[in-house]
Amino acid sequence: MEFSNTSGKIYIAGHNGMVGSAIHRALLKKGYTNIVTRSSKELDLRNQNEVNDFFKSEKPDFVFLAAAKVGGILANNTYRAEFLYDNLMIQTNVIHASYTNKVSKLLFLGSSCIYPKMAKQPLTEEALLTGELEPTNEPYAIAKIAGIKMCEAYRDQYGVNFISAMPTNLYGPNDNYDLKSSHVLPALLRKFHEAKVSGDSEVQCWGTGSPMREFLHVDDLAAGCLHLMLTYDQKEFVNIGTGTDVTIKDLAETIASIVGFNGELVWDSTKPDGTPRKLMNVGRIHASGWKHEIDLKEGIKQVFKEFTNNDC
Ligand code: GFB
Repeated sequence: MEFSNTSGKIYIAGHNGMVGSAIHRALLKKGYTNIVTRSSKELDLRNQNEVNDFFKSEKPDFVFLAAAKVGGILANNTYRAEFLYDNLMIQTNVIHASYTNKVSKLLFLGSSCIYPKMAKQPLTEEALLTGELEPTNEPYAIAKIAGIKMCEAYRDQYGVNFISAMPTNLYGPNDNYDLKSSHVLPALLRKFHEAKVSGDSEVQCWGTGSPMREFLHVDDLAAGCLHLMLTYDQKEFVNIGTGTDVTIKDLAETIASIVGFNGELVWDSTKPDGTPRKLMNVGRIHASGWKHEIDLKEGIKQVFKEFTNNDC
């Protein structure tokens, strides 16, 4: 079955997460209604028997594999065993069950941290496995690389149409605002907002502020994922990003000005910087006819509005 047939049954693994919920919204907007979901309480994707039973009874035609254990630099570095185990189990079970239950097409979502720490910028897809990984997120990266290789190997050996996309750093609705496990953008948004509300004169930011990061709104990512499901059937995985990056210091100043925090930003260099830079080369996805739409400043304004409305 082709993905253009909107009556096909779609399973979104991880539909409550930031990425899965964005894919869910995008699918509904495009008229896809035959969507099956399970919360992690209903279905533990780390459990192979549960996953096999679910696939046997639901028989989805298409799978978006957006379920993963994710987090910012501190969570990745602290829960190294969980990031490796949970992600390997989730993706292995879902990819294998998709093969045994004859899923027509699967999209696996990875991360820009799969690339070597010192890879040439911007990162082309060919840079995979050409050097040492960034130590703070090596377990997560190893799991994601295994997922890419699994999709490639299943294509080679079994002829299935499993593809992979590598998003850059993401932000948007349903992000994680817990300061110990979140990524930089939601963390700073919350810190500046709380400092403003309580009248604090300074906010602690992690690292030196010199690393560079690229940020993509998750609704853009979801649109890119649908685009790939509709148009892309190749073995080679695809970067999804904006193609531009900013220093963490610039990002912090932009967020502070949107939030209206006028105090001082103090950089805590005892906290890790992580990869110095991980800018995606987005030539492959641009050539396939897709480009992001949401400008970073506009996107931050949008999430700040949602954050204050939800009173996170
Ligand atoms: O977003 P983040 O946690 O993840 O951190 P990575 C990006 C940069 O922001 C680092 C700095 O240099 C942090 O030190 N930073 C400054 C902060 N203030 C803060 C803060 O309050 N909270 C956080 N979290 N960071 C993750 C990987 O790397 O990115 C994952 O560990 C994944 O594997 C994800 O790939 C997208 O971009 O460094």
